[in-house]
Amino acid sequence: MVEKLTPVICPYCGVGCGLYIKSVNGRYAGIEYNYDHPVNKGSLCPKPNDLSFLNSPDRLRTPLKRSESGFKEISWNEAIKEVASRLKEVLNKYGPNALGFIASAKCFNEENYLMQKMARILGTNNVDHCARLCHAPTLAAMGRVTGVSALTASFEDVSNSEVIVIWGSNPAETYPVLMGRYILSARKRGAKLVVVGPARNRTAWHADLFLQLKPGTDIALANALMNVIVNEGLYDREFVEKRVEGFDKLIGVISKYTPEAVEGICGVPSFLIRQAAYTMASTRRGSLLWSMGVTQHIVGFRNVIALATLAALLGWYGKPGTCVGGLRGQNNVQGACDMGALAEFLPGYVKVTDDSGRARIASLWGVKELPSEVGLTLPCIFREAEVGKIKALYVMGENPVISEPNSNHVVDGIKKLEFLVVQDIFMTETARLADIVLPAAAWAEKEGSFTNSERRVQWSFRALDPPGEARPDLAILISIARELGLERYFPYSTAEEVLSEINNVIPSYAGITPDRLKKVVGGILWPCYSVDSEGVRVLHTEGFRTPSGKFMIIPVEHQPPAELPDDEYPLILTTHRVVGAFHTNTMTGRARLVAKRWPEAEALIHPATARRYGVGDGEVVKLVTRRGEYLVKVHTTDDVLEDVISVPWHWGANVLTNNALDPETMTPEAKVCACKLVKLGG
Ligand SMILES: Nc1nc2c(c(=O)[nH]1)N[C@H]1C(S)=C(S)[C@@H](COP(=O)(O)OP(=O)(O)OC[C@H]3O[C@@H](n4cnc5c(=O)[nH]c(N)nc54)[C@H](O)[C@@H]3O)O[C@H]1N2
Ligand SMILES: Nc1nc2c(c(=O)[nH]1)N[C@H]1C(S)=C(S)[C@@H](COP(=O)(O)OP(=O)(O)OC[C@H]3O[C@@H](n4cnc5c(=O)[nH]c(N)nc54)[C@H](O)[C@@H]3O)O[C@H]1N2
Ligand code: SF4
Ligand SMILES: [Mo]
Repeated sequence: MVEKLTPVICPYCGVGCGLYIKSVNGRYAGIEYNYDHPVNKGSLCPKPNDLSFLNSPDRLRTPLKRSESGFKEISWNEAIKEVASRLKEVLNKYGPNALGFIASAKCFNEENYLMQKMARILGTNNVDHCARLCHAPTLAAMGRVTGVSALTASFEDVSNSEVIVIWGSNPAETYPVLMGRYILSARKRGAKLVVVGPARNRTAWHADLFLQLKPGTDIALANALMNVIVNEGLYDREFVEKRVEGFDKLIGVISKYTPEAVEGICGVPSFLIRQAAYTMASTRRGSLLWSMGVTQHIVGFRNVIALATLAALLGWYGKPGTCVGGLRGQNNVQGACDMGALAEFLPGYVKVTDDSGRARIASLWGVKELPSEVGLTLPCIFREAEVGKIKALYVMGENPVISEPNSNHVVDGIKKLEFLVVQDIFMTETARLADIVLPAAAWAEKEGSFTNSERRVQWSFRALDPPGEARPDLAILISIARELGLERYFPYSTAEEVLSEINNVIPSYAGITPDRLKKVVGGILWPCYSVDSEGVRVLHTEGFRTPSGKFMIIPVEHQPPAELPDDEYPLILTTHRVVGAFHTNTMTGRARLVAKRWPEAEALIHPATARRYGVGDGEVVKLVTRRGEYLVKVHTTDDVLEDVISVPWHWGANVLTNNALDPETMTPEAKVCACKLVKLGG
């Protein structure tokens, strides 16, 4: 019997905690805490305490091909040949832009890098991933105003802040180790916690000040806070004078957003808005962090601009004890973006439209040219499939049939495709619709690097043998690329070799070499321009990375959500997460402990709303929107506002949600739509 402990990074959220996997003869046998890991010092939240999904009998073990009688097992050789020939067929018949590629924030940097490289060498920028449903607004807006889209500092800086503002986020359930080890420990030392959101969630329980706003009214509230901060002379004058551009333009816009006027829009009492403004402006060492309550709106981009600007007035940039930005969600969503698995960016955030940047990468890759037209984003890939423009789709490690808002349309789009290949560790709802299903090794059965929310790049080691014939995504991608005739661009056999190429292509990863990464517990933060650099923790200490070197203010106005309640659909529907379920539940749903405690969705409904409809706790009701219907159990609580229903989306609620898009970033408005509640059997 061979027992082993191997250090890995948690496969769930963007906090990037470290742990050990215990294996017996190459099989998963439990976990051990890693007390030396700098991010979590041994702490873990419920999910990685039980990784038994790795041993699940449901794991995909062999490649599968659809036949009339269902899926049949085929050899890897046949599978690779079939995928390559079907992709080539579509390429030759319709051109490269009929192909779509969906990369994965669950996969390593090296794997995402290879997938986007394959798409682009075939001639299309139609490559994207779940960051589009998540932090694309953060990416675009922070890029615009500060020049860098990532978090401006580290979790350590959050814990050294004197005021921490959590806006549209619920870290107590979604980033529990960040909440426990950094936010609550700061609070214990006297920091003030301000929470902004429509639900009194578990994070709000700990707040000194809780601003409970109506969904979709964040810009109005941010403008009102800035109104008070400017009018009462509470802003950081020196910072604004030296390091900010466009302050005058801002005053013109925020002057009408008085707390009294905004109370009528967002429902937060004006005295609380004033009090929050004073609390925030009491220190120049504060953090402002957000996630999906801010980005998943048709004004997601502008929401982020407003919050980033609020932090600029307070001088919360460029020094220790300050941290501003969007808390990255998936374990490797930061990395997948860095690697260029995005329709508008090549690796290292080089715009596909930037001629010189594109030429540099083309020459490093040894190709004459790369496509310069911005590709289709994730929601648009499915829309274009529906109208017959996307003909073949390669999905690696995503489950859009459950995760895309207005998901019935995703299924319609997929049904129109000539060819779908899905590469996953389980037979997901999306994989069930595929022509070919490829069994992937899970993260602990392969090795490579992940990048967490702090820009911390870490190596995760191989602890286990993959089940059956499952293979690492890296190996699968390389085989397909070679079969497509691209072998000269894919000369690798290991993740280390791919990372060495990334070191050459992405300057901020230049010093993050495989040798270094494997040696340092806790990895290295980017930017790290050379092998003798330790990486940079606090960004913007000297200047911002904008053309002028200053923070660029862009004033923004309140705009209501795309779909508001009316006589037919009188309630607001919003969606949230719970601590024990992760996304489409492919992994957590199969972990015994977790699945038992969080077995199904419960819709949160205010008791007064429930009374009006005559429904009570535990009763199953039907929710209906213009897009679909969903049966769900009622849980009454005054944590939510009256006439707002909040449903966790892990179990399929996206048949209801709206896919109206933020015009700047194409992120769907998953957080607000109109719905009605139907009592059953009565
Ligand atoms: N357990 C668990 N953890 C996870 C995940 C998971 O699925 N499960 N997913 C990971 C990923 S990828 C992500 S992106 C993060 C997301 O993490 P969060 O953003 O924290 O997750 P959500 O529950 O989707 O939304 C957070 C809050 O947004 C608020 N909200 C809704 N509408 C609005 C609004 O209009 N304005 C404001 N200000 N707030 C609003 C809701 O009250 C909700 O509590 O979590 C990561 N961590
Ligand atoms: N209504 C509503 N919808 C939302 C959201 C919301 O707040 N509200 N949030 C959105 C957000 S923020 C996000 S990030 C998306 C997430 O959407 P998705 O990324 O589609 O969700 P996941 O369930 O994380 O899908 C990851 C898939 O990868 C597979 N997988 C895991 N490890 C590996 C691996 O190593 N290799 C391969 N090949 N596959 C692997 C898993 O089994 C799973 O099928 O959902 C979005 N959808
Ligand atoms: S906080 Fe995130 S990274 Fe840490 S243990 Fe929980 S899910 Fe994993
Ligand atoms: Mo996300």
